Amino acid sequence: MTRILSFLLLGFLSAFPGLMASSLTGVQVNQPWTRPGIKDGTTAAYMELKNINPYPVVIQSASSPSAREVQLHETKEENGVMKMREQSSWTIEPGQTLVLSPGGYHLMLIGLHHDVTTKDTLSLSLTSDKGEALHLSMPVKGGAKKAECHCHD
Ligand SMILES: [Cu+2]
Repeated sequence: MTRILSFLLLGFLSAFPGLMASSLTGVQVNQPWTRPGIKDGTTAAYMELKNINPYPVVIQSASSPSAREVQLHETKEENGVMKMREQSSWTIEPGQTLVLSPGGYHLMLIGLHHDVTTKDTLSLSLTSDKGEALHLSMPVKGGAKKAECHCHD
């Protein structure tokens, strides 16, 4: 019986080779990208995170070797003014997709150690509440718009 289970498990893992690349199992990343930024400034990162596990996944922190700090942010309109709030975690329910996009949820990179241009690829890691990490290579796209995060200046 054990042998059959291991066989099934191996079959499952080899059917989804992408899942073996990260230790944060069952979270699929689509369309990751980062805005350009300048040294000592801030920039924002976006992506879609789909949880294909039968259980919720909690993203608790993020980090990048290119930034002093990475915070989980949400942009929300309050009394006609767009404001950003730091959030302690993001929970992605089974089968759900968390969309990080301009004007909504995003990862805020604070204190960039160097300029980030469209020629660069930015390394970013997400960590779950269980300590599992997802390592990403983020393409840098678009203009250095300040619209998203003027409140940090
Ligand atoms: Cu922000």
